[in-house]
Amino acid sequence: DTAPVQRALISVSDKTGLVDLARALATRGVELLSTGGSAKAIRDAGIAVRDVADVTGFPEMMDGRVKTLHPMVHGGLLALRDNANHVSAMDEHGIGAIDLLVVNLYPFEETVAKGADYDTCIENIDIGGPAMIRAAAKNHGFVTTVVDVEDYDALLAELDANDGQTTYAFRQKMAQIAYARTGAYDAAVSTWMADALGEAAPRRRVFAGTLAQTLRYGENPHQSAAFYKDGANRPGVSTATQHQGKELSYNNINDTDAAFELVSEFLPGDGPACAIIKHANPCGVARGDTLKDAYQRAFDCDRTSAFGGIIALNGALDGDTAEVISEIFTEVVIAPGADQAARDIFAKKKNLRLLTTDGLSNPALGGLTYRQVSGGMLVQDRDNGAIALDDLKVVTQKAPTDAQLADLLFAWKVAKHVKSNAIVYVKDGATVGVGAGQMSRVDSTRIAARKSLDMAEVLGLSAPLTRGSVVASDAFFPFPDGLLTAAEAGAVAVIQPGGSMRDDDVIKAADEAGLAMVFTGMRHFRH
Ligand code: 93A
Repeated sequence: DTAPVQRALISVSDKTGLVDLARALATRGVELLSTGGSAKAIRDAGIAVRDVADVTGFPEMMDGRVKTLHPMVHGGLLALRDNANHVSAMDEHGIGAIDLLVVNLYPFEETVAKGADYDTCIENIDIGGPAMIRAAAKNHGFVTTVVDVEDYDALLAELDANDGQTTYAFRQKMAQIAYARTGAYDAAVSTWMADALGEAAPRRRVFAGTLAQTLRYGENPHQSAAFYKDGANRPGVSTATQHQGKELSYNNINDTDAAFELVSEFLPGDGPACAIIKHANPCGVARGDTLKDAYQRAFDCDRTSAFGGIIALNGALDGDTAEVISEIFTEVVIAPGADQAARDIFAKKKNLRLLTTDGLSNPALGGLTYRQVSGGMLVQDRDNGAIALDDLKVVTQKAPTDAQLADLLFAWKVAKHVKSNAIVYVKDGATVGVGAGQMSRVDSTRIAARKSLDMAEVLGLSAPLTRGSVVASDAFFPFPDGLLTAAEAGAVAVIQPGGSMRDDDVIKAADEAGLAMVFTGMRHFRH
């Protein structure tokens, strides 16, 4: 099941490795056909190449929109070499077999990522390339398809191992990669168009990503895993630069994303902020006068959990902050930049990964999020909901003070990033207790208070920091019990969506306990 490679068609936008590949093929006696720019590069290197236009008898026309869309090309790719009809059609029309196709597509995804205008993106939708790739891959019984510069070496190794032929197994693998590429390509085009249409986009979407990195393992060592990127060029873990340390793991990527998305809720203009994440939940979030201060205050929320955590900052990491972060073991630090002093300090910590981004993520951005369930995928709008001071409705006799309002909004932003049922106690711009992922809201309320008690002991305080704090709940309190637990822990003001059947009972309980409470009218479930 080997097939000789006598004639190759090369048409590539990314010219990386092109000349070396062309030379290697020519040396092995392969005749080369090629399109405009690719042919020029090959010819300029002194390697013999025939223009596709010469084969088709048509010049490349309409600004290159039509160059390879011709039976002389597609017949050569699609003909079954062992089918008498196909062979006689080739003879009759003078179609030469093409045994190897090397194509990489117009850089549509990169063009979109660069923010190019609509017409430029349209011109970068490759038509002839995918048509050839799909044809050659269909005919993998005879034809080898290479769509990625990364596979050039494997192709040459395959030829060398098989006397200038390729094996069926190799061609089949290359065909599978080829269809992954054309599928992802069209998905990128469709997604871009949906973005351009905005609200008017039909609810018929396709999802595909491109392999960015294979990972050592998944959530657990017995699971294999990989990181696929969807091409959205946003600041975050998918586009960050890693400066040191070993490769990020599956869990690291997930947690780093959670940390960065959370810290991005806090605009640098409003002052430094820090988020520490463990198992995708925050174990400390704080503002501070400096980043160092913000980190230390976040750390003091739950020092035990912060060990081995993932830290995100909303400003460029500096030496002072790097110094204090270095005092305990941390897996990853992500920030929109890091100065030289910080890098020098981290350089001594071989296991710590430092990632820098180009700015913060934008919490207001739209887009979709996906969750896999068995047999399908759940798709929803990204939770880009936000609450401003004016949206709050005071429902109790007592109104929160300005300082409490600031803390309530802070707590609300954090609660959005905590797995439900989420309860977040905050004091002076720092979380002092986080209850996450419990099946009952009252349990989350208790756990968060309990952790704050533990921290009071660690910090040598006479009273837990929940005393005089405010508390956020990601969804309404269905009964007064959770609210009363928070009051017992010392909370004095509450932020929650409202909307329970028993809101009246809960408001009454709040009034009796002397609490101030505001409703947001918006819920932030996160599961
Ligand atoms: O505009 S196209 O869709 N029309 C075509 O017929 C066609 N054939 C190949 N683009 C086409 N290509 C693409 O041209 C290839 O996929 C490749 O990306 C690019 C290579 O052009 P050049 O060799 O001129 O640099």
